[in-house]
Amino acid sequence: MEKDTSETAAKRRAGESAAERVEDGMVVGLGTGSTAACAIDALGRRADAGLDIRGVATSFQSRERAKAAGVPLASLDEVDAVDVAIDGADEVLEGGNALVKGGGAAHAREKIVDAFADDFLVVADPSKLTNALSHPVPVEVLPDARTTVSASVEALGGDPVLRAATRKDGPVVTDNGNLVLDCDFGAIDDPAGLATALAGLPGVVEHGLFVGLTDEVHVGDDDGVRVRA
Ligand code: ABF
Repeated sequence: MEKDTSETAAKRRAGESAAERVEDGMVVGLGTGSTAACAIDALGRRADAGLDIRGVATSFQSRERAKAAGVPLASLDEVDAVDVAIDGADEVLEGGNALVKGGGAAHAREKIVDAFADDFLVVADPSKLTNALSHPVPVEVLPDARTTVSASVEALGGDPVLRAATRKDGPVVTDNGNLVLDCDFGAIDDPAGLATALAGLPGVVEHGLFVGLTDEVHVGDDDGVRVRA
């Protein structure tokens, strides 16, 4: 079991706080990453206690976590609506509705589910908060488009790096069979403009800028949870 350091306790508090928002009968989008996993575990405990929910996973990882936690699952095409989605982030812009996501290479499915949800709750520890987004933006590309999208990203002022697998040779391959370019733009002055530019590049499946989608941010810390709209 993971040691409950200050950071893991903060993630756990954030996940539990967002999971408390879920009501009987709801369909819940299940995000990817260690903070979203805390929410999935909390939902599993609530399901064990009788809460009637169905989870829609955003990745292989979140589906496996939900199965282990005992959250009943449905696929996106089996539900009419997603009432609430709970997901983590790599960076959260303070005072603005923008995130960088995709550290887990799951941002394409995450964006589909998070954007479709009636309420999108972000869960984070304080290290994710920033006054200017500067985390490299993950861009999922069709394998054939790797070099053309890289050239276009450079023309937009970014530095694209093909994400490498950590435990074997070769690149990371997403759940959708694609590649990921981590694109460093330095400090991002205009997240909405960059999001539009990246989305318009042929061969881009999805990028990790989530602009204007967040309804609440649950930030756990050593003492409790701060929720901001
Ligand atoms: C996913 O997991 C990603 O979109 C984001 O990149 C990452 C956050 O992970 P963690 O909560 O482990 O920091 O939500």
